[in-house]
Amino acid sequence: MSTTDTIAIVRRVPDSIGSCELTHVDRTPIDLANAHRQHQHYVETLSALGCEIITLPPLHDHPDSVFVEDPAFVLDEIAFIARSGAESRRGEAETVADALAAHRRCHRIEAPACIDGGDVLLLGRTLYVGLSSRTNAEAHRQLRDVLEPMGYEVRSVPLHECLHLKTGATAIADDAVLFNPAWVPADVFEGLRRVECHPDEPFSGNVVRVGSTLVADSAWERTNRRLVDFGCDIAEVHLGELTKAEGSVTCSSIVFRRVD
Ligand code: CIR
Repeated sequence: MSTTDTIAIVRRVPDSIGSCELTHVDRTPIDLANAHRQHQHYVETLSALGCEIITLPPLHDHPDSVFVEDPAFVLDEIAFIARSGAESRRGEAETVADALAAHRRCHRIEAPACIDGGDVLLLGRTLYVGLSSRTNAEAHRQLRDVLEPMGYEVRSVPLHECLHLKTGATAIADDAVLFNPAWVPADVFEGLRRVECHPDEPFSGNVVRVGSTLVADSAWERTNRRLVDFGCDIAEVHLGELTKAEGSVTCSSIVFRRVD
């Protein structure tokens, strides 16, 4: 795939990010100006890798709205508009849905289901979906109803110590995964090539694939070295301020293939 065929949806950091949801990390002050600089560099990196950037309008009343990965997720054939397990985040979805409508048929996840895009990991034709504080079994059922007739397998992955599945595991190729075995058991990914996060860098299992390049946070030197040794090309960014909001590199964009 040429990266000119790739679209990235992003949204700027809201002024209210200091009031973000936090589940597994303690609240520490976020430097808004630094957060903007780091986010800008992240967007420039996606653009330099060939992504067409779609920037959504800012939502200052939604402290977590920079994390556009959660309100929707996109496959080649269809996009899903999520219903977050965090009530405070449900108002983020509409503008994401508006942007996606030009590119995909959109299917809405309906109550009582709830799901965040951060819990959805696609590898080949298998969709691994976290069962987390944000994503419930009813959402898994609705996904199976839509996706199994299209030839996808939907696999449930119970989670305990991390916010989303992709906090602890992301794709590094169609048949390879980077993961933290302390949070996501290795047998979930049986049959795939696997790279484990360095044990001292538990949050390092999160990279964004753009074409054949992985966008990775420079904070995770030891895991990034493992990726390079595995043969991956890496583009480094640093999102330290968004890490304080329990975000990581995948959360701040929706990267998908242009099919129109
Ligand atoms: C939240 O708790 O929803 C945000 N503070 C962090 C969301 C990060 N999103 C992601 O991992 N996909």
